[in-house]
Amino acid sequence: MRGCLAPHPPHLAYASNPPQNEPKSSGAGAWTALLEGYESLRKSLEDGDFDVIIVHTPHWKTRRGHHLLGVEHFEGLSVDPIFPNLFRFNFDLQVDVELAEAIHAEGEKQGLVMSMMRNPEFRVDYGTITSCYLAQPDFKLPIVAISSARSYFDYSNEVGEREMLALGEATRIAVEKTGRRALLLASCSLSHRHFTEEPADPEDPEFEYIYNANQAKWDRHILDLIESGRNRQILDEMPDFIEQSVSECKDGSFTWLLGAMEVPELPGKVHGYGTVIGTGNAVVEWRLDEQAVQA
Ligand code: 2X7
Ligand code: FE2
Repeated sequence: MRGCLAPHPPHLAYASNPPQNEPKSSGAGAWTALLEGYESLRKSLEDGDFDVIIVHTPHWKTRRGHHLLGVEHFEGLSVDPIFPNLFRFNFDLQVDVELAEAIHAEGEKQGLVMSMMRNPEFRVDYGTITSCYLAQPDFKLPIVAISSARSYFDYSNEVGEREMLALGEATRIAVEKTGRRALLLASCSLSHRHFTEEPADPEDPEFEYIYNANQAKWDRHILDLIESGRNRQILDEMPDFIEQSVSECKDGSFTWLLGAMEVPELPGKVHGYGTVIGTGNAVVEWRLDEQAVQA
């Protein structure tokens, strides 16, 4: 198993100009650090020999419990509701339904409310598509996509954290039982307050900068913890991080990933960090499979 923080600003898909995306980039270059970070991640993943990508996404928000895509093939047009000027993406992807069902079953054993999404017309969200596209532009591998339940919002950050650790554990057990070589993507930004206005060219580098110093300081602190392998401390501080930096980690993706990796004492490799419309985003990889080989 290998795990990544793989943020999904639709701007990064837009700037890469894939044929599937209808809007075309101006090429002005505002997000180079993150695009280079993803390039470096893709290189690093080349030796992975994966069977499947499992992604937890903040932009498929489910009112009741945790949902998984449960149909073998999806295609259609995914539109970002906030940035339709940047992301109208014609997606075509395969799903590893057997693994999704195994995660569903293990989640129920953990006491979680789980659901399979069986509507073949379902419009897959832009978080799933952007992270999967940036990690694997040809969409060759099948995916498993997991929604974000509302427990942090309905109850508290602490309740949300407990659920996501249990969902991570369920994911790990299902991966092991099915014998998959899995790449896990936590599709989320770090600090997440963003500007409310766009310049005429959204890709104008003059406009792109950190929204506020507090949030950037939190991001730097989390990156220090990542790089020194203090992942347990990240979990200890997660509720404060979420509140004080308006973090997208409130949708649970990062905690799910740490849970699935059994909160390893392993440094993450930071491939890149940068802002998108003021939010903080890091591309990070934990090479757990390499650690297993060394052990
Ligand atoms: O969903 C997002 C995000 N997480 C960060 C930045 C910009 C847009 O969309
Ligand atoms: Fe987002």
